[in-house]
Amino acid sequence: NKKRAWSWPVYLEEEKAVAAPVKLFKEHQSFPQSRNSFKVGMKLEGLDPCHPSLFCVLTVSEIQGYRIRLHFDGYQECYDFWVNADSWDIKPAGWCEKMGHKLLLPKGCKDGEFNWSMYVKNCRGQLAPKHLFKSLNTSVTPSGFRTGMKLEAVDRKNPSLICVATIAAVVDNRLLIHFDNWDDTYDYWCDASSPYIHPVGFCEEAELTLTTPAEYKHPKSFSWEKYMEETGTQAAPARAFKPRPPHGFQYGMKLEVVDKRNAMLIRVTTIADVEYHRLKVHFDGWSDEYDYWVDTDSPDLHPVGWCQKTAHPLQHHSSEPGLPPGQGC
Ligand code: MLY
Repeated sequence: NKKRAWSWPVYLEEEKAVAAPVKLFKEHQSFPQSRNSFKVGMKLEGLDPCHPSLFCVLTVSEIQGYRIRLHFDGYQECYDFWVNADSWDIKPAGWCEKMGHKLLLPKGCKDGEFNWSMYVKNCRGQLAPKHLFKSLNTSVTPSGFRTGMKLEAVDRKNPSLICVATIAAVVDNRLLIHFDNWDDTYDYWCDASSPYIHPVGFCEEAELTLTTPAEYKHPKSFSWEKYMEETGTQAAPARAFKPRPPHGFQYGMKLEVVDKRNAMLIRVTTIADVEYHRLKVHFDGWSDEYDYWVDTDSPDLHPVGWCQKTAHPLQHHSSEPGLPPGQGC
């Protein structure tokens, strides 16, 4: 008795479940229009996912379907991470210099001594060609956000805090959020429809506590007006903040999701709960103690069939015994 190969249609039928409709997914989550042409060994610049204000020198260390594993030059392999081939977070060599962003150099390289063409020559590497970067051709609508403008933003590492923040950079339709008087380890990139950013005055209006800048002398008597005068700054205009439309994902729908505990794996997944801008993901066949919340715009969410279309393995019951959702990260 040969066991039948696992397939989504059969599984959905057995489970009496539905796939999350493709139209609920953003372009960067849905089926790609082009192939992944990155190759192992190619070098590029990209955001450190644990410290997203920093662009770093990276090398493609593995290809799996439409995904690439990236390695920090000069650092240990345990810091490697995965992105989709169309990720906005990766840029061709020279991008930082052109845009005036700081580039974290490979370990051991001194500031002012780094030069991409010498570097690839010396390590016999190659640069990832510009045309592979989909994110360079995004169309951009002017937003009203400018570098230096003030706003109120959720600290994503301490999500109960809404804080005094500044737009540290604007690139394409993305904003780099920085928290006043804190170091840049809390910084993150988002877009104008992010649920984590609000105009000046939001907390007062909603009767929420606003976390004032670190070391602010009189936190109790903080006033935006006074603070912006002292710092010679302006508020980001309220009209620049865009509402995010409802996501449409529902409890019980199935999809394919990257397991953050072992990011090389994409698993058969069920939506276990929904919120205004987040989903709770449950990995089919595993205990619900492994469930966690993911933002609906996460690049780790994909429609049913994504793995098959992009030639990526999909973890399901009959692909086990596999690793249980591991610990870590
Ligand atoms: N317990 C943390 C909180 C830091 C919050 C930083 N935000 C506001 C940017 C600490 O004191 O380090």
